[in-house]
Amino acid sequence: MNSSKRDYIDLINSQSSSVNKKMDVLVIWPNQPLQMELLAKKYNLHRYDLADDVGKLAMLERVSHKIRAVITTHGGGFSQDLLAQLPCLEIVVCSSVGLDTLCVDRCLARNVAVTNTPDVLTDDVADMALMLILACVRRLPLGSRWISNGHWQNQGQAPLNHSIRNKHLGIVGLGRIGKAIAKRAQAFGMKISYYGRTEKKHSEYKYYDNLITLAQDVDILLPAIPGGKETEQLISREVLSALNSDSYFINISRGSVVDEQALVELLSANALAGAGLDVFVDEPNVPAALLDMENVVLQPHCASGTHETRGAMAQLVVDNLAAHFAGRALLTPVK
Ligand code: 8YV
Repeated sequence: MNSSKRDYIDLINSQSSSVNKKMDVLVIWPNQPLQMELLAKKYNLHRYDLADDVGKLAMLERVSHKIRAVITTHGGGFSQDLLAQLPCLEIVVCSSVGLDTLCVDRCLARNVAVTNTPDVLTDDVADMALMLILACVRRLPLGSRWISNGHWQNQGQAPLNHSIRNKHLGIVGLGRIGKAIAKRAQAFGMKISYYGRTEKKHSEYKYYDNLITLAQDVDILLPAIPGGKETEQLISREVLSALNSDSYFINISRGSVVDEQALVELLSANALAGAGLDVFVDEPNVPAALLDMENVVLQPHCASGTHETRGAMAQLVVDNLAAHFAGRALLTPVK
């Protein structure tokens, strides 16, 4: 048998074995159950998420040399220290849109692809923003307590609150989620303005290039920006102090974008009318002072927390991994 024929057969054999060979994938944060089943059928999943610290070290000892992909989320993160231990890593698939806990730049510098989950969560996150605005301004928790505390029987009608119609909403960051919030707020008859590094061409909303001036003019201030160094405490004590005492602060982006200590102090001093918060600096820990404030609505970072959206986010993880190992274009690559 001549050599070229042998090489050709070897090539076929090697390809079929590599195609059938299950890739080794490190799971830092589990995906949705359905998608985990799909992934387990197709890949060798190494459940780093289920191991304790000693188990994690032992796992890396055993498999770090052959890990080709990592599955994580904002909650799981991905450190440059772990990146350095994975010589064969090709891709990091993240089941979040926010990447502030992942060493994205280091990955891309090593030609390790990164994917996230934009667009599929935009609507639910924008709905959460409107829900927090309505819950704060219409005092939803107070109304529930008015019944559960027997005040309605004993004291009659609950105290009046305010309409959100004609309220002036200031959105910090008019990206995908910011725009979706603006569209919803407009449908509720609110006036919309925004702050951003640059003015958006063709935007019908009033642009502010100064955050303090925006805060002075609006009834509700709402950041819709990514976390990370660039936006750390962008909503500073000075910006929060520029808000009027009958204004509200709403946060669905990241706890890191606001001076949380200043926010707690201003709320404690009734220098703000209230706040609606889905994100915090040190999740899942929430400043104790906020827990009993009647004019503060709290949520446990669940803006994207619907079956529909988390299912779509999880499916993007499956589809991006499949595209990568099939040599097809990634669906949601981070650039
Ligand atoms: C989280 C989020 O992914 O997508 C983001 O950036 O913050 C959320 O959707 C989710 O809470 C899981 O960690």
